[in-house]
Amino acid sequence: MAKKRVFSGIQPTGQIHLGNYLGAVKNWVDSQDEYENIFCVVNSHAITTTQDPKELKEKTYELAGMLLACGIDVEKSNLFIQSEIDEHPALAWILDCNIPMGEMNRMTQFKDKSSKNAKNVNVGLFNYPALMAADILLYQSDGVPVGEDQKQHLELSRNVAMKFNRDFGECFKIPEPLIPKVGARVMGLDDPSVKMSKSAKGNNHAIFLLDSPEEILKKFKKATTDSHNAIIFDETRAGVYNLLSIYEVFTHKSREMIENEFAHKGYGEFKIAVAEVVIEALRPIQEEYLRLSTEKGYIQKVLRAGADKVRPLAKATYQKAKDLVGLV
Ligand code: ATP
Ligand code: LTN
Repeated sequence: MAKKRVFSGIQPTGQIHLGNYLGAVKNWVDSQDEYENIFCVVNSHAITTTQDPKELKEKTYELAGMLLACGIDVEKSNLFIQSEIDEHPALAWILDCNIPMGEMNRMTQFKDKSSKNAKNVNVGLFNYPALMAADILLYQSDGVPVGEDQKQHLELSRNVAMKFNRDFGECFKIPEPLIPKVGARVMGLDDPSVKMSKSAKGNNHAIFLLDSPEEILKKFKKATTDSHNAIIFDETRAGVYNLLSIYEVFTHKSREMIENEFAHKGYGEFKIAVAEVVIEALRPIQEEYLRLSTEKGYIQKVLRAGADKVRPLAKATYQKAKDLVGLV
C-alpha cells in the first residue's frame, strides 16, 4: 500500500525553540518511516514580517542545517526551500480568488502578529494563510504535522480545497491536521499563559535548541510555577503542567510514573530534573549541528536535490488548477 504523504513547513525567522521542536520537528523526524515526507523552509512566509535580507539568506540555510541535525534524513524525506518553487505563490493567487474575505478576516494569527508588529502590517501578512494552503495543496498532501496554533490555518486550507473542487472539479486532496497529543502547545517559561514563541522578548521565555546546558538549567530554574506544591498534571496550573509535559515527551514515562517520581520532591529538584532531560535530548542535535556547520556545500546540494524532486508534483497540480479555472 502506498504511504500517505505529509507536508509541513517552518519559517527561518529566528532560532528554533522547544515549542517548534516538540510541536512539529520531532514528529516529522519520528514518523519519517511511516510517511512519504516533504518538509519546507518557508522563507517566502518569513518576509511577511520585517527581515534583514542578508540575514534571511543565512538563516534559511542555518534552519535547513538544524532540521538535518534534528534527524531529518534526506534518504527518507524531501527537504527544500519554498522560494525555489515558483508554483507556491502562483497557486496562492488562484486560491486567493477563492477564499471569502470573511473567512480570511477571522484568522487569529493575523490579529496577533499585526498587533505585535504595528509598523509593518502588510497585505502579505494578511494573505499568509493562502500561501500556506498553496504549500500544502500543491503536493496533494494527506497530512500536515504542526503545532496546535496552526489548526485554524489548516481549516482554511481544507475549506478552500473543498470549495475549489466543488466549483471547478476535482483538483486537490483534502489534508488532515496531525497534531501531537503532548507538546502541541509548549508555553513560555516566563509566562505560561502564552505559547513559547521565537518573537517574544525576554531572556527567560524560550529554550532554543542551541542553548548551552548552563543556559538551559538557568532558564528552567527561573521558570514561573505557582504557590502550590503538588507536582501533578493539572491543566489549571499552567506553569507546572508545561514543565511536566516537557518531561513527559522526553522521558516517554506515563503520567502516573512521573507524578510518583516527584511525589515527595520540591519545585527546585523537579526543575533540575526537567532541565537535565532537555539538556541530554539536545546534546546530540547540537553536536550534529556543529559538525554540519562546516558543510554548507552539502546542505545546499541536499536542498537543491529536494526541490528538483518535488517540483514535478507542484507543476502538475498547478497546471491542473490553472486549466480548471480557465487560465491558458
Ligand atoms: P513563533 O510564533 O514562535 O515566532 P511561528 O509561529 O512563526 O513562530 P514557525 O516557525 O513557522 O512558527 O512554526 C513551525 C512549527 O512550530 C509549526 O508547526 C508551529 O505550529 C509549531 N510551533 C510554534 N510554536 C509552538 C509552541 N509554542 N508549541 C508547539 N508548537 C509550536
Ligand atoms: N504557518 C506555519 C508555517 C507554514 C506551514 C506551511 C506549516 C507555512 N506553510 C505548510 C505546515 C504546512 C507556522 O508554523 N507559522
